[in-house]
Amino acid sequence: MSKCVVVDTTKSPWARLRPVPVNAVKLRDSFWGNRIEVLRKVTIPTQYEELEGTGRIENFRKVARGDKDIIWRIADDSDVYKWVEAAAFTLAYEYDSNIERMLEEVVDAISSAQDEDGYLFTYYAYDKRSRWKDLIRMHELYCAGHLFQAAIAYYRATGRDKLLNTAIRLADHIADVFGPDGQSGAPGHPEIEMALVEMYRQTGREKYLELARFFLDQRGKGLLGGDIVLIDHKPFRELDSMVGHAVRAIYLCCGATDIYLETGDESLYNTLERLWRSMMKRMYITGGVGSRYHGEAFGEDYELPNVRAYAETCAAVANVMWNWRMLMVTAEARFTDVIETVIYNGALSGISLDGRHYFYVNPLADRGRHSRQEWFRCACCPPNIARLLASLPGYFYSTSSKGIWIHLYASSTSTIELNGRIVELTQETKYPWEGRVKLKVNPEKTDTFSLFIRIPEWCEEVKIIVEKKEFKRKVLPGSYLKIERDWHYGDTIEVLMSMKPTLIVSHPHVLGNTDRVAIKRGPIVYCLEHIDNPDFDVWDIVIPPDIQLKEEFRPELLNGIVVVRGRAFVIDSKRWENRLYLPLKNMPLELRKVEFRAIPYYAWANREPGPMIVWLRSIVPKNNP
Ligand code: FUB
Ligand code: ZN
Repeated sequence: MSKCVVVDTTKSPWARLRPVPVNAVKLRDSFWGNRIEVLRKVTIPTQYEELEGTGRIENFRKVARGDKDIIWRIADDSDVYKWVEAAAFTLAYEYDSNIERMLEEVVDAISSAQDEDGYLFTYYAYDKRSRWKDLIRMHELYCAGHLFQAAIAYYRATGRDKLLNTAIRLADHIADVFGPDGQSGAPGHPEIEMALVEMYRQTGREKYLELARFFLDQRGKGLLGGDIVLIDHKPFRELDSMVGHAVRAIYLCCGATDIYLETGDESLYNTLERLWRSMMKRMYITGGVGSRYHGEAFGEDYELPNVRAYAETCAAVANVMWNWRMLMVTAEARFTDVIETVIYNGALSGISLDGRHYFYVNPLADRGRHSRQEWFRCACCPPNIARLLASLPGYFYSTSSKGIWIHLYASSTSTIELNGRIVELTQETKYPWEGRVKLKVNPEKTDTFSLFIRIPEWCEEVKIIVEKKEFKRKVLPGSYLKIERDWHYGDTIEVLMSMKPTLIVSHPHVLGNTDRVAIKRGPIVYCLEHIDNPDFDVWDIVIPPDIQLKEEFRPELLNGIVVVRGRAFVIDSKRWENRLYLPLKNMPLELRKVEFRAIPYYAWANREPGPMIVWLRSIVPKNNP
């Protein structure tokens, strides 16, 4: 099988890191290993049924037949493409004849709908005059981008070029239409920029890289009405904060980072760095981004409401994609820390444990109103979380000429090519429930190279044991620790990361979190759900700052989780009766003692509906005993 990498920076001149293919990593743990199994057995087949059931795949067949009875929704083609990408990575990871059969059928359907000139967008199949006219609203370029990514994943997974040829014909058509000598215009929804760079990496055709640059540089000239939601209010290089529609903004940054990786355009990198720092003031503790419902957009700095958190699943997926590209540029662990936060929290909450229900928005507090759905009319999130999970094995490691970079932890066996030689690397761990990781390094031949071991930013104490001897150098959380030596077959390293439940406070300007704490243990953010705390309303909880938190692994609960327990208080909100406000002196005096149980945020809403909360009141009102 070919090397199925996610983002191919193998030859990118400005990349410090090179990819390790999805199919080089075998996850054997009960966390990600199980998720990927559910993805293969449940998510991919049920999404296929939804795509068929809602006519999205049939639209392509109808176009091929000349049947005009199409169900037209502008972004529908992209849902099929994202599914193809997810199915392709899934197939690369583990062969499955059912997935292969579905994929072949869908690929045939897509390819059969292409026009003679290469155009492919079912919405305008019969309306040639409207093509490429309404870039603000229509998603032609966005869908094309998703097709390119799907085609590349399918080619890398199977070696079959049918869809790649379709993608090339469409890319050539777009390159004929747009460009300095053709039509001007920026994509209403970025996506095609990063996809064109990947097409350049896949095919070596420079015109695709040029086109990606062209689209990026067209932005901010008012061609999209100067709308801030579309990030058209300023040229990209003049942006100083993350604004606008979150998925659009982050996909745009993905494209710009990809262009930097190939061109080394410093002005792009400086902007990206500025935007990343801005985003760090606009991101939930879960890694969710895009806090506003209005425009599905980023808010101001620290504007992070909990109940009305938008935090679209697609934006979390995009967040991983962009941080991955920044990591490829810099090899800096701050980007991996964000990736880890998002995958264990704000992205993973987007899919149910049964693998067939999805959140579109991901609130951090709820009264039991939100439940995951099987599908959506605008179904961007389900196949997006599927493609992220399917490609996740490809996010575990990278290489550089100096050695192997270990980004994520899970029991696994991987076969990594380093400077032309094979190194087998195994991890034994109960991560994310325990912080002990045993690495075994099996080089083909004894060899000198470095292992770059990521020490997460959340980790307060860490001990590293190399071949039974403690590694004495200072180890900094939020960095990669370099261990350079001669590696022999069977060498072991133990990474012992302290993992304790910790109370986290927000920056004081996150007004909704004033005097509140969140519980975090390792990479996992916790929440309280009513079903585990039936004796009180979880919104009433008051956590004493000196609380002793206890932890317990519960294999039978929610597919196996560590539950965090503790003794706290509850305020009696019923005493407000029908009033909204009370003089402080009349505040209910008694606080009731309670025992509470917290579960990982990603696992909420997998049982019966009820109130949920992440940020817990922590200051006991003064007039209380
Ligand atoms: O417009 C396509 C997708 O639908 C966006 O990326 C999502 O935010 C949703 O609006
Ligand atoms: Zn979405």
